[in-house]
Amino acid sequence: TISLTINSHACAAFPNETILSCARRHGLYIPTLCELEDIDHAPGTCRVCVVEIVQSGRAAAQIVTACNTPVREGMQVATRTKRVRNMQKLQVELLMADHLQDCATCVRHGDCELQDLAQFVGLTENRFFDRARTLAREVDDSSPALIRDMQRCVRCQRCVAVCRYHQKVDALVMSGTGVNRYVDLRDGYDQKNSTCVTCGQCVLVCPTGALGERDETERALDYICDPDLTTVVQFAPAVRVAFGEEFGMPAGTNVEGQIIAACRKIGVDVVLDTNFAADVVIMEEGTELLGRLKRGQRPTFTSCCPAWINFAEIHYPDILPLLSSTKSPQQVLSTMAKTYLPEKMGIAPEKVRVISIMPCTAKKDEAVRPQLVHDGLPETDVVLTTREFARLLRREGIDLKDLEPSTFDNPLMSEYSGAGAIFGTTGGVMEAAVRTIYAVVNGHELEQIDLTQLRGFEGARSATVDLGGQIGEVKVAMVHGLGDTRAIVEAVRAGEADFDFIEVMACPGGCVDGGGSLRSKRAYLPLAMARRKTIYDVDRTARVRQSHNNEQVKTLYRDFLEAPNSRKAHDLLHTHYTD
Ligand code: HC1
Ligand code: SF4
Repeated sequence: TISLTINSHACAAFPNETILSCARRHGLYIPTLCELEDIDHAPGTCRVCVVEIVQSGRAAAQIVTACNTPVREGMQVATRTKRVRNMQKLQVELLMADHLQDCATCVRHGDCELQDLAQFVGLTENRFFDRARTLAREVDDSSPALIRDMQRCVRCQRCVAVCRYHQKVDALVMSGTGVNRYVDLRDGYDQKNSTCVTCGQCVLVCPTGALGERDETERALDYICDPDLTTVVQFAPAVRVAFGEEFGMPAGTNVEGQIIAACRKIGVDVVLDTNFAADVVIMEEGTELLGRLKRGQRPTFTSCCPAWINFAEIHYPDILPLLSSTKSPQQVLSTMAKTYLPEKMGIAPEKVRVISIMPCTAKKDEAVRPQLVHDGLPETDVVLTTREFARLLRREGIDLKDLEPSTFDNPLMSEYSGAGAIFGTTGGVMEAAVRTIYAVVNGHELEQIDLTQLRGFEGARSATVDLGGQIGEVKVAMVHGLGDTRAIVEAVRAGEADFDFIEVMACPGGCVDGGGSLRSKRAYLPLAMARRKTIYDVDRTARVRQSHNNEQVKTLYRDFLEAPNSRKAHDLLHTHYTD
């Protein structure tokens, strides 16, 4: 180890450790903005982590950036001298020179790392702000899902790093020089026409309001407040375990009951559960897979993750025939809410508006796919990310903590099995599918229902599962994060992957940390494990744990769809992909 002092505290550091890392391990705060340890990103561009190294025998101490300066034996580091504090303050003032000054109307207000920094350095004035230069910077609102607002960008390049090295999509590049340097889409495309798949991982690491979703809270309110319309809300498997922390509850708290209560309170007419539709997806996709296995077609890729669909369409269109044709649970629920629900409840289908609450930005893209809009009418009318839903509740003056948990009261599409619930985490779709396919093939339930061999957290996992009967053993794989997805897709294309069924979730961890989830400051995906644990608890304690045993699913097929993969089910619940 290496011995040094930071503000006179004796510290022990590892060889090659940076001053910042050593300070953090010893509980000593140095401000940062561009740096993000979780994604191994320290470009040293924001320069707010400057510290002084006192050098005996020399008059002036040396100023260095703590994030990329290694420790040395005997080093004396000072982080709070007048000179350091003045430099940090100047640095933040320079960052604000071409940063839009309308904090009160920014989506990150109160949750912004730049605001925190301005407070930390005690900024009281902003001498260099150049309004004309700021307004000349680009705002790209071409995508239905994401807005890229360079007027709020601080050039930290975290988004570039996460897209390039973690998601391996590499849609973002730095362009321009000096004060005109900014984040651009590769080859000068706008967001809509670029190779971006709208997974939203860049949004999760953005320290300011430069990257965010297209806000649709106003349109949701328009529908909810229109007495002429029947508004239906559905919420995703992962939302209930990744929302309470916004209102001060511990990470991973299951707030399903409070979400139902909140929806009712703001005037939503019918509250349904995307988990129900996840069970329907298993019936459709499982039947489809079984047919493909019998015909020797392999592998089949899952199709519920819309950023994965975008990725396949944009980057690997030749593999599209391998994707399941089953719509995602979001689209299945919306379709049923505009056909089955009106028929059974005696409401006018044209008066139904579906609002879906998703931990996902790509779901906004999915909702406007031409295949999923019929005669100008979308299946899903509005998608709100979890972040927008929080914003909506705040606009309505609701604090989730104050609400008594409620329960679903719709008898048609609110019951779900444990299998539907685990869709929200990586491996869940596969586990849910295996439970049902096994029962279909063998005529009895799988005995050991917790398929723990499918539950890891490594980027890519594989297993062999015995489905019994005429199918026998099948090889399955689960990937999450687009970096590992790219590797498995390339292996499949090269004929080097031996799998029957592959589950893909574009976001690391699956939906529990989707690109539309609440953001964490100075951290990337810190809460995945707590959320994941609650999802498995929901499954473990569920009364019904297989999709095919969901009574409301059985009723749906008996009274409306006839059978999985029937002609009617095919017309309503399946789709196609385009390159
Ligand atoms: Fe997901 Fe899905 S699991 S895609 O991750 O298949 O967003 O939670 O709603 O549609 O059910 C997200 C979550 C979600 C769909 C389901
Ligand atoms: Fe890259 Fe995903 Fe961000 Fe698009 S949404 S720029 S693919 S990280």
